[in-house]
Amino acid sequence: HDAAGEKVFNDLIAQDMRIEPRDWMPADYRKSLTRQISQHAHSEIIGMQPEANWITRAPSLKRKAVLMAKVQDEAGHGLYLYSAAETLGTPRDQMTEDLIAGKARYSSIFNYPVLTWADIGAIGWLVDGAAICNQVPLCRASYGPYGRAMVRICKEESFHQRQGFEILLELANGTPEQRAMAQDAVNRWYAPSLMMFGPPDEDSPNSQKSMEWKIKRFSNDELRSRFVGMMVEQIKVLGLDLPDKDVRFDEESGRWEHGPLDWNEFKEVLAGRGPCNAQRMERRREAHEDGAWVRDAASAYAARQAAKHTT
Ligand code: FAQ
Repeated sequence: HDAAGEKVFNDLIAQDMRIEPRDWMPADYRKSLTRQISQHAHSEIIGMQPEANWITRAPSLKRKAVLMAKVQDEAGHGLYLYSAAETLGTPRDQMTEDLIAGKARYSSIFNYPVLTWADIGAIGWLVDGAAICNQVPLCRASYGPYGRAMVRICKEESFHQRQGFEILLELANGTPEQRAMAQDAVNRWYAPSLMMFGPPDEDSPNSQKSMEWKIKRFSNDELRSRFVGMMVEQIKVLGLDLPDKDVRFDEESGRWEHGPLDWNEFKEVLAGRGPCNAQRMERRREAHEDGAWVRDAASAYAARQAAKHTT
């Protein structure tokens, strides 16, 4: 135990300053951050799949190029986040092994099927929208490498959200069939996107410590409520409806309220029994195996370069 280190750590947190990789930090802080950042990285990587499946079916060359760029951005986000997590001491290979062995979590949202082109719009609008709402406060997370990674990620997510909104806007102003397709996609993605914020506050075991350590700045329910408030305004521009008759602003608490969510469904998805969990994991394992030769070649090249420089 390092009493002096602990004092410096506590002072930095109290002054809203940043903890950097070489600073002393409590073991639980390191563990919880590694947990959150690696889960976040896995989500970005698994999150490429639902949309990548639609690249070949995008309705025009322009849509295809935009969607490809978005999916590539998610890969980039995964990579910055693995790098940020590595600064806490766990090697990336280990994190990947945990993911493909089914031991690591990734966001529940990526276990739902993408049925129509309108779903690509709903994912950009609702899923990236929820991601931004959750991640903007993370730009101020007390751990330097995580907060800094979030700044760039949030800028890119904002572009993603607009592209999703624009897809929905075009469909909503299209033929009656297109409009119905847009509404159906919003209906199916709304509740899962609210669940991205995590369990209700009274059922969120990590929140208290994370807030004390200034990793999280707002609770799961606070952010969920803020997100509902944003969507209520934006859906008016789309001319569609949120599939939730209980949405209202509560003057007393100053918060947006929404209808009940099916937390049993959330638990099932987290337990690996969501609609697409098995498929996502299988595809991730295949991609890892298919990429083995690239990793081998890159390490052989790095070893040869290192040998050249030492002789
Ligand atoms: N899915 O005690 P809490 C994206 C777990 S956005 C799965 O409240 P915490 C962009 C939680 O890990 C998606 N598991 O936990 C994109 C914990 O389990 P553990 C990624 C969930 O950490 C868009 C347990 O439940 N974003 O990828 C979920 O304080 C489009 C108890 O929960 C982030 O990861 C869930 N939804 O709060 C990419 C943001 N919610 O670890 C491609 C960073 C909770 O004890 C395409 N993360 N769990 O075994 C966070 O802000 C937090 O970790 C929360 C959860 C808010 C997700």
